[in-house]
Amino acid sequence: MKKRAAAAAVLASLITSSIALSGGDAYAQDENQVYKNENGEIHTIVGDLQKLAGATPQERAFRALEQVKGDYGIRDVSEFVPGEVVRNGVVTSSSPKSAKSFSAQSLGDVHTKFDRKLDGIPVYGEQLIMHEKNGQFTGVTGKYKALKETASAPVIGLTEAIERAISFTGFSGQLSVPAAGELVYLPVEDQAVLAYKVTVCYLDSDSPGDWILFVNAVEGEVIRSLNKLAGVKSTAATTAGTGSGASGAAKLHTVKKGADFYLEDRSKAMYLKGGTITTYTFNYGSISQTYVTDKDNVWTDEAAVDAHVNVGKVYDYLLKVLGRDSYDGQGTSIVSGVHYSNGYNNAFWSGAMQQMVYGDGDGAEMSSLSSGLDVTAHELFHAVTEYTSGLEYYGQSGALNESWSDAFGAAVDGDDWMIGEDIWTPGVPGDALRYMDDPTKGDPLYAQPGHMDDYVDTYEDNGGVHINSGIPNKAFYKFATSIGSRDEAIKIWYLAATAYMTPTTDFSGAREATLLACKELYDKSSSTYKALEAAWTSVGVK
Ligand code: ASN
Ligand code: ZN
Repeated sequence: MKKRAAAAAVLASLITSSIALSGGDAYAQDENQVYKNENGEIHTIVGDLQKLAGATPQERAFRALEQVKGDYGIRDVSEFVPGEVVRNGVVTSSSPKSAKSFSAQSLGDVHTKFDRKLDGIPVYGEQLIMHEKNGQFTGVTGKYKALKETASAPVIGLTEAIERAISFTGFSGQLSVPAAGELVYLPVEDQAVLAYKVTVCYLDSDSPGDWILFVNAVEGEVIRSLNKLAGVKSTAATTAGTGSGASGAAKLHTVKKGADFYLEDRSKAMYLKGGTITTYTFNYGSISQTYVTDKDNVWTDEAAVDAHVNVGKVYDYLLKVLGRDSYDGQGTSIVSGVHYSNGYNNAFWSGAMQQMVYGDGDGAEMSSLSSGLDVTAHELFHAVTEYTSGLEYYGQSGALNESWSDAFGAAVDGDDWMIGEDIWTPGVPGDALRYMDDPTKGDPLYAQPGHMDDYVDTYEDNGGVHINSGIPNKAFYKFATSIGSRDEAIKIWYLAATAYMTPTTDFSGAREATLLACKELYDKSSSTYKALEAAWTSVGVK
């Protein structure tokens, strides 16, 4: 590697537009290419294909890190601790030791994730992923910023932090799962603030909450908070599906225990590992769930039947098209709870509860949410995101989190570019909550931008996660229609999520992440690759 640092500096100043980016091809292969977002932060480095020394992916990844530390300005590479190794979209190793077995060449593409730690404490959301192909350095994705620790040890204890977090939410009733917390460093500008990351989940409320809160471990104040269920009603009530009851005629996999039948599906490959699809009911309440049972195995609870059938379809798609066994890739059981609350116009994946929750809708704005296949797919993909890219549910990374769920919903649904058409305003035929082909369509309250020129800067809706998702949604639509296959398009989106995206990936980084995933599956000179570049460019993402 010659004069790499100098070359990178030149590139960094040149590469600020898509024209300059494509000019990157002209550079010699033995130089790294540096890609930045609109704020000048590096999110992607395309590597020089140098051979990396080392017997394991982790050893080679450390070599790769050495090669880019100058570009990123990394002070101390020991802040980076190797974690998961991903190959062919599958986590092959989560511990450095067990990676010894695959060290040879002709491995194909291997991605090694580094989590950042300061004094052994995780830095929230900070990750770099090293990419290699047959032992050659192909690049790095992720962002880096030098951080100064505010403290090395907490002053307040975990119990107090949890109390402060709960009191911040304003909820004083029974939590759905016990609140939990861990010590992290939260990056805030150039500081690493020692904080407890606390999760608080309560469904027994008119406005349920599924929160992540950061409590300063020295001063005790809440320094950042995200309620996944906040702002949904006022901005973009939810994703959606169909209320026709067509699935009433569907075949169901159930289990007989004693005299009763249960909505438990043991027919999927996941059952080899004990995994089932099980549907419960909240019985129009918000605290406890019970089994949905039936005496004669002829099921009449439409919402329960639809949830059960639709989760089965989404499971099959994940396995057949993406090769993923359940949301975590490990065949873990998929749990749904229907009839949550009264007339509730939403459905969600709860990370705290590790399950899906469906309202019945109020019958005017929405009908029962489980009847929308794209709703179920959308919600379940939030779980996939949690186990892969981990995209933070705020701002651009949050809009990507939303968009990847919509894209998956459209891929599974297959026949239209509407989201939630089956459950949206049952009295108005033909409309939908969101339109991926033209995000500006529909109810003005929920209309979205479809181009970066119309990007909405807001603190509402967790920084516009359901608003600006229109931009990557349109890119997905453009790409999938231009190559003529939703399945092929979502495969690239999925590989990007498993191997190239980090919790803080932004729109510009998502463009490069999908291009790298596309390069892994297709040739760079392929029409697919060109269509993907064109799709992102058409929505103004450089
Ligand atoms: N249905 C919503 C969604 O998945 C729930 C939420 O706001 N997270 O986007
Ligand atoms: Zn969502």
